[in-house]
Amino acid sequence: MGAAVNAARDEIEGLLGARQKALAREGLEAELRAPPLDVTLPGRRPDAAGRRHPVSAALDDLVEILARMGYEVAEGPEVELDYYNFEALNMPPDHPARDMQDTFYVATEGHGPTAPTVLRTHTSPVQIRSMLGRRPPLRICSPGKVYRRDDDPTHSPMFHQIEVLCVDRDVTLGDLKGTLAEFVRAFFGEGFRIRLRPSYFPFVEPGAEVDVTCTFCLGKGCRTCKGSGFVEVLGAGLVHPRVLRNVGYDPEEVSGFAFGCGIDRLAMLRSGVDDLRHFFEGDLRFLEQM
Ligand code: 2NM
Repeated sequence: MGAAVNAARDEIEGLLGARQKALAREGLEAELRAPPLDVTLPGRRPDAAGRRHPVSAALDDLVEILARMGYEVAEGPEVELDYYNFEALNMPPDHPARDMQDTFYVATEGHGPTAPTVLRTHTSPVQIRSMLGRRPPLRICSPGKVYRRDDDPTHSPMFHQIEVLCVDRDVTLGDLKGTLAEFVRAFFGEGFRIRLRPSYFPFVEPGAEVDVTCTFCLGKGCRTCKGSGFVEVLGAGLVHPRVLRNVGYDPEEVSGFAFGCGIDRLAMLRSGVDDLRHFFEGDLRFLEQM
């Protein structure tokens, strides 16, 4: 029986092998008969190349501008302790300023005793952590994602912010104004001016809102700037002595300035985009125009 099966297998293998060879020969002959392959034809174009998202491009530009001015980048967690996000910044639990920065509270029950935890509403807690970790002089900027209970054409529940902090001996409002003017000139270009209006932030004293020459009419006055020639872009001030004391600095010895702004808003102004939400919807028809 074994000998018969072996003979049958040999015969089948022999037939298969012969047919395979014949097919290969026929294939080769067909290829040689066919018109030759033109290897000089241009290749297929690659699909459209990707590029930086307009918010990433603005963020990179801002960090580069600040790096040239001597600032380091500091980073911190997006899920932050209530203490670093609010209390250390002079916003105790019942402070009315918390209302404007309502955010997402992260449930911590069931995991043992934990401090109240939030999605950070600004990147100021990064400044607190940095100040706690070192002594002045200190020049840092903190770019990153922040979260608030907001959702309309000019507010998204997630947006990007950059804050700038300088602490040293004898830092003055003059230093703040000079730094702001250079920062705005470097980002928007020559001819863009700043204007400070007194305002309130719990973590600075004095505080100011900073307007910049309107990007739509270049200061002539239009609908966007309501004829004023300026649009509000940044918040700024001298770091509140209470904040300095909270991180163990002596306000009699050192002082500091800080300013902050929405990166998305800067990107909108620079590129003439009218709805912040376009940035986060991932619609190629929008992104391809950027
Ligand atoms: C702003 C406006 C004004 C600010 C203050 C601080 C800190 F931690 F040093 F106190 N960081 N950032 C600040 C001040 C931010 O954004 C609108």
